[in-house]
Amino acid sequence: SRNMADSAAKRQTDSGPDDLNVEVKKLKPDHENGRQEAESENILSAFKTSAVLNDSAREKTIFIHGKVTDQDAVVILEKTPIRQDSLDELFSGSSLKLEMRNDIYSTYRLQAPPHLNEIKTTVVCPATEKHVKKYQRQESFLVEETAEDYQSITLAYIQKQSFSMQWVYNILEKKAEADRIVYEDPDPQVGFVLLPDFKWDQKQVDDLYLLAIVHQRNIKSLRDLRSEHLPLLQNVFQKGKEQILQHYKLPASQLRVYLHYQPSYYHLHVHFTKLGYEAPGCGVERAHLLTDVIQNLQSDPRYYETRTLCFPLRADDGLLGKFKEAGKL
Ligand code: GTA
Repeated sequence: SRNMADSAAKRQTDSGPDDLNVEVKKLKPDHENGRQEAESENILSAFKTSAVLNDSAREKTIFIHGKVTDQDAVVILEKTPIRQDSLDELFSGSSLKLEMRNDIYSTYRLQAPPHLNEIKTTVVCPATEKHVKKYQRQESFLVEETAEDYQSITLAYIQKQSFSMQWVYNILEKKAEADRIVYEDPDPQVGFVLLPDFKWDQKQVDDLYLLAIVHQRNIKSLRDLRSEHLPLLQNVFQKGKEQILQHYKLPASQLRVYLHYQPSYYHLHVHFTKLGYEAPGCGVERAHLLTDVIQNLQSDPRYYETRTLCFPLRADDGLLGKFKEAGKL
């Protein structure tokens, strides 16, 4: 595993300083996963598919709605990137079946050893109807939300209708994922927890995705940010970048650091993703760079309280219905 961490770090040294005497965060070795999986019970053996919500041949993902015993569940299957550091083993340890040969061209089916052929699997169970809708392929519509719209339409809706934030509180209280925490600043005002997003399997830095979840519990989203939050935002930005450089040897120039508006979970958190990785939700209609957020608040303390903010909503999103009812679309 040391080799894997070393080689992952090595791949980044072109772009990052190499002279720092720091411990590089170990990327997860396969055999450890294998052991964990062998020990965990296969809750999906009784999974009954009711509908495919979305799939993409390009992304190699499928989102499925179904039932585990009597409970609704959403299962996401995703083929993961081929890692450079597994190539030797992939070539030497696989069997190769010829499909066709023509002149200098040939195609094969390579049957890789099971531990190099895993499928990243995410399970939401029990899933609410809102989860099922969230993962369903849908058309989106851009909404322009004035400060007034936020007060009269959005606020009431998100206070009643948003996803539970239990998973966020579990992280802050070390009741879940405590062993995954990369860094914590425990200060109640400017502190935060930095940990891998659950979309990242931590096997390669190419799709690095970490979340910084703030300790303050009363900031719902970008809309709530005021100049008084600048020390918090600057702390997250500064320490988040430093920690990622230390642990993954990825310099700030390789990071996309942003907030979503609207987020799915209304407890302030910041996304740190690798620049070259097109993470879901990193488009201009939803992602706000933290550096811009900081500068906007520096030039106008009430920027996010007063501005019209645009964001996409999916066709069956209840909030879109509220904007329509108010004659805003
Ligand atoms: N560590 O329990 C968790 C956890 N949960 C429940 C959510 N996150 C978690 N991280 C940890 N533990 O980046 C992460 C999410 C997300 C962030 C919340 O917290 O992965 P947000 O509030 O701005 O909400 O951020 P967002 O971005 O809408 O949520 P999400 O889930 O990323 O959905 C965006 C779109 O990404 C989805 O509509 C879907 O198309 C796609 N997507 C979601 N999950 C996956 C997946 N596993 N694989 C591929 N695509 C996915």
